[in-house]
Amino acid sequence: MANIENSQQALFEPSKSQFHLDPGTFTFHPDFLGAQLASHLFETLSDQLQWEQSTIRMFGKTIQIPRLQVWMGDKEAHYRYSGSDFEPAPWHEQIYQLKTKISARTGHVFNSVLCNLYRDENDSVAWHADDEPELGPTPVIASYSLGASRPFELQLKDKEGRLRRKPVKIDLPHDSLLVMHEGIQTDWQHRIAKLKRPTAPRINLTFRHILSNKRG
Ligand SMILES: O=C(O)CCC(=O)C(=O)O
Ligand SMILES: [Mn+2]
Repeated sequence: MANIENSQQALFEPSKSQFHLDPGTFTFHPDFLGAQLASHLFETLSDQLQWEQSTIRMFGKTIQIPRLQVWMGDKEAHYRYSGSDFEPAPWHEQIYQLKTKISARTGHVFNSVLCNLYRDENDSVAWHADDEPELGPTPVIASYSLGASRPFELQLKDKEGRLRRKPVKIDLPHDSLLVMHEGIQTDWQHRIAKLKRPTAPRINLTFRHILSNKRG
């Protein structure tokens, strides 16, 4: 079960593995592939993906982001981020199989995935929402985790609401799938914070659907 911390408003319904954040809904699927398959996939992806540390421009400086990434998917699934256009790497066969299984379970179709490798406690992703125009107005994002469990935090985008409510924290364990449904990217931001205690590596795969006609 998802270990969901806090939130005055968050309501977890174990029977449906759904929780509501008001506004917005998540679906949580623990043990998605089975422990053995998942551990094998973690080793395979750690070794075989062409992990890269991207750079972004911030305050006039070029800085390296604190994690390794691979952008992967169908040929037309280009992604614009921080002023750069990323061409997808071809599908890794086992990620493609995972995508097929996720679509069968959730009823949602994806044409791309952002793979993140958090090497240790110093790797992180800052507050953001996956709300780029090429994802369309109501993106559904499926987030699959492998390796060390890390807390995934959410806070409302709206400053007033944020002051009234503490961030929501969900532990994302090995082999878990979290589906962020329509509206979550509109109203909430999320992050993986650095940790003070040592932690082992974690891989996260966020499956997305890029609308090709939104390319600029
Ligand atoms: O690592 C995670 O759980 C989240 C990654 C994320 O937010 C992203 O890739 O946009
Ligand atoms: Mn994200």
